[in-house]
Amino acid sequence: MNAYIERVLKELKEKNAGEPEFLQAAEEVLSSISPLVDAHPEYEKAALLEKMLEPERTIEFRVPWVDDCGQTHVNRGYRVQFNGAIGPFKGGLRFAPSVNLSIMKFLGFEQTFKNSLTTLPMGGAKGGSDFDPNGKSEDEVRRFCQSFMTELYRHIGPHLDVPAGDLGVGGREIGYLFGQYRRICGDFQPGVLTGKSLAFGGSEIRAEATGYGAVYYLESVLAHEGDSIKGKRVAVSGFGNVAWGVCKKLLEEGAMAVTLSGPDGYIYDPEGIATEEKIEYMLTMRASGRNRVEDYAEKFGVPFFAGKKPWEQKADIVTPCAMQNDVDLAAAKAILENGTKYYVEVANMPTTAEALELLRNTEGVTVAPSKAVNAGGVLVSGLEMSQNSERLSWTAEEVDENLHRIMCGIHDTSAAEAEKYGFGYDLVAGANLAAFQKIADAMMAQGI
Ligand code: 2IT
Repeated sequence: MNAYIERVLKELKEKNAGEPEFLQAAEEVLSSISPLVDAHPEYEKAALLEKMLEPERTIEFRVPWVDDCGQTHVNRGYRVQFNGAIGPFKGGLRFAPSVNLSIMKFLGFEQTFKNSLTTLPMGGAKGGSDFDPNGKSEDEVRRFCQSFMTELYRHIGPHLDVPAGDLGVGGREIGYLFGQYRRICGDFQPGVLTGKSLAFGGSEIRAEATGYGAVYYLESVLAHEGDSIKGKRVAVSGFGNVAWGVCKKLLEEGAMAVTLSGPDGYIYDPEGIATEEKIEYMLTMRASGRNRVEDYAEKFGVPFFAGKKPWEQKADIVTPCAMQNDVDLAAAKAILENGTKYYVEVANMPTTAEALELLRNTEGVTVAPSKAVNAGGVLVSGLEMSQNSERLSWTAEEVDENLHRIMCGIHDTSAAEAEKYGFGYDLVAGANLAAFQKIADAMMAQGI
């Protein structure tokens, strides 16, 4: 490995020992870019890597809110504005009890690279709160969102930082956040948030975008391998917005998801999540706030495996769509024993470092990295920003066409970059190299 990278890695481990998720994401990028950094000795003098690994700004704030019984609660809010070199900070907000600074930093760092891959002018950020929306009433969620925005509004803007949704933050929450921003600022600024309703500046296909984009990317991988998506059986984890979009597009393309999972376990549907009714039911489960996938098994009479993950089922393609570190070494071994040839990360960093190493080093298995595969969500957010600034809205076909074109481009660019630096068909290295080069060029040119 390049000596400069080695030194930076060592310092990073000392400095960020308490932030395991951030370290994991940073190590993955640094381990891919050695030959590129070798070719640019000027980066070390400019401390480019050190700058890239330090967020431009981290905001932490108090979020007090009142529950339906009149009791006040206090949660912690975050916005990590990681890198704004190629555009306004951009990235989702996550409401989940597991949210902490390390998770916000890893997501903001990944977002910077992902947004670079989209080719659109967006920097990287992430935010959220350790608030748990599950089991909360509609009024409680609204009051929480209003309180959250009462602090966040001063840090965001259409040219400064444009949040969107992530886990626990969907169209409903974005609506409440937008309404509060508009009240405080007295200004109708649709470009301050994305993932809005179509009624006030949202984009067609935004809800489907991450899942659709993932399947478009998968189709590029299959085409590269001389294979086809038709008839493929896919193990999916999660049952939220992203998994929903994946299931929907798989069905359209003649393939099918056969598993879904939740915090309670997973379901296996031998006939596939392959009817409109089943796919629609995923939205019902999400909206119920129960956060359990066993409801699907009860409704459709299929097996449910309590406390387990779907990786033990046989599948042609595996697509983790839930959250970080969902696939550990034992799971990766099970996936390989099942003869899976395509491992396509959809959630952000769903694979532990050891599991990823094993999968990447297994002959005959293609690994597709989350920061490329799931870029469709933020990509359509970027298109939403364009529509907002032009004061017009594109048709679903227009948005989908752009999504499809750019996702195929991300695959092809990643494959070409990996090839250029001697990695062969390594989509993990390729995504990191392509994303890094653009951010590096912008930072060097701006002298920051
Ligand atoms: O992880 C992600 O890329 C998102 N949650 C979407 C971010 C966005 O700004 O649309």
